Parts: sequence; structure tokens; C-alpha cells
Amino acid sequence: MFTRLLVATFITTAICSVALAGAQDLCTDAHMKKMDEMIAKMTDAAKKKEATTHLEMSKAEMKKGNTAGCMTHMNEAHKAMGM
Ligand SMILES: [Cu+2]
Repeated sequence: MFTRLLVATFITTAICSVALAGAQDLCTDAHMKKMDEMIAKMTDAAKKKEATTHLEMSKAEMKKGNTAGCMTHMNEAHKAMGM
């Protein structure tokens, strides 16, 4: 019971910190790592695949230095994650 509450609090905090961050904070290796971790915890296989696909495209755009493209795919990945 207490563990479930802790996990729920952790997830809510993670989602809020993502929602409040700007593009300069999201298109970073640190955030990509966080996204990988969050997607790994997803239980809906179809949504998980969708989020993974968009995250990979987001990473590719980040490597090219295209922040706008990175954010577009990041937002799609977030949507697939239910954020
Ligand atoms: Cu993200």
C-alpha cells in the first residue's frame, strides 16, 4: 500500500517535471534517458511502440541540432505516453 503510494507520487512528479520543462530542457541526453526509463515502464504494447518510434525520431533530430523537429516528435512520444 505504502509502496504503491510512493510509486504513484514518483510518477506524478516525473510527469509534472516534464510538463513544466521547456524545449531547451527536453532535447537533452538527460531527458532522453528519462524518456527511455519511462517508456520501459509502459504496459500498453501498442502505445509503447508508438512512444519508442517517436522518441527515436526525436533523438535523431536532436543529433542534427534540429530542436523544433526534436520537440515535435517529443510531443508525439509524450502523447503516446498519456501525457
Ligand atoms: Cu520527453
